[in-house]
Amino acid sequence: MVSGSCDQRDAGRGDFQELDQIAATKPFAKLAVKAAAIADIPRLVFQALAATVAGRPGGCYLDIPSDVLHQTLAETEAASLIAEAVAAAGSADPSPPKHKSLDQGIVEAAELLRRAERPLVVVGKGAAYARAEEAIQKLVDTTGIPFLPTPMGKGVVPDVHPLSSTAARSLAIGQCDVALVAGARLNWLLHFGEPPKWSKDVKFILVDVSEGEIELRKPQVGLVGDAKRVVELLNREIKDQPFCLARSHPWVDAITKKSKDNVLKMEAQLVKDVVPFNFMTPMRIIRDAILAEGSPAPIVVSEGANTMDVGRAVLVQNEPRTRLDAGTWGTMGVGLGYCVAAAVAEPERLVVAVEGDSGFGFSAMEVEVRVMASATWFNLRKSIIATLFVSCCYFLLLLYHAVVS
Ligand SMILES: Cc1ncc(C[n+]2csc(CCOP(=O)(O)OP(=O)(O)O)c2C)c(N)n1
Repeated sequence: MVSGSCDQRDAGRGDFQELDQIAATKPFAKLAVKAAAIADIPRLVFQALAATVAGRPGGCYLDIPSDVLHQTLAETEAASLIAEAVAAAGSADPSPPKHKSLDQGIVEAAELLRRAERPLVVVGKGAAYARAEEAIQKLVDTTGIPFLPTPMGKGVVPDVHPLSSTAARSLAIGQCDVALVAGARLNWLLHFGEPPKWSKDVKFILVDVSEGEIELRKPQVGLVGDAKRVVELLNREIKDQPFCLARSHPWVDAITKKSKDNVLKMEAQLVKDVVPFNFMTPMRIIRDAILAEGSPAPIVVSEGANTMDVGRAVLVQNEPRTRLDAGTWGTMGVGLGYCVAAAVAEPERLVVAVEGDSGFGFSAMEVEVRVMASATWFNLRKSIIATLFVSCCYFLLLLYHAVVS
């Protein structure tokens, strides 16, 4: 985030809208820096971008005081400052941070999975971010271990994969004896990895880019590193002494049966055309429309409370990084900004926002940004926003019924 602040000479003297913004943003940002002079700007922009995407991604803050905004410099000097900043960024080591050797941990993790009676792979958004889809799919396919995606981990392994335990979540986490958690934090979304949702004897193998996360959770085996790299190492280790749970294995069979059962129950609800709309009927219509798009799959932005929860269960993600939702903290207002960002990042994909009316209201003005941007550099025909206004649909249906009757 780039923002302005008061003139540096007047700071501390009660200037208009004076605030120590660096102090205010520091607790929430990975990096909070101020450009004290115009010449600092290129270096700080690159520094903030690098910090944003390094390790666990997160927001950075760059403060440009008003006196700096009014400074000028020669175009040639600006060009050389930018060139220097680009060169410095280019020479930075792009490889993931080196951590202490993973060798021992990888052997222990493979052994734990091999000996487990009821193993589970939990796929988090960190795995999606690390582009670990090939490695994780290979792990699941070669070992036959069921997997459970977190909301934004959906699609790393296709939702339609027969070993998906999304529809048998309670059984999977409640009864697994070893859980490999790749790129997901054991926070409230995963019930802190504790009973009663998890068995008290479950052994966790935790893969995370942040050493702090491993120290906090104290898993049986902690593997600090990028999910793609770690799972690739694990695949290599397993290859030397392969194992695979058959579909008839009691654990796999129990998960598959439970999933089928629950999917059937949900489908029975989904096929009904409930009017006035409940959450299921419009969600089914949206699901089918999205699936009809095929590949490249649309990016689904999901926001709201019930809308997001029901959408997580009903909407199908078969490609990685195709679901963005209000995230770990359930922050309303991110949805339409995400749409704009997703359309910029992936112009060849449709972007479909499935929003509760309140969530939509938090950032409805972004639609204007979206429309203005479409006219200039987005391909409008290929990039749509389908927004679900539950209350509006309800109203329209009442109207429809009034007309029909
Ligand atoms: C920034 C922010 N403010 C307030 C909330 C509290 N909150 C949680 S869900 C929600 C509204 C959800 O309503 P809606 O988007 O209509 O979704 P629905 O439940 O109808 O599907 C609010 C305000 C929040 N999560 N984030």
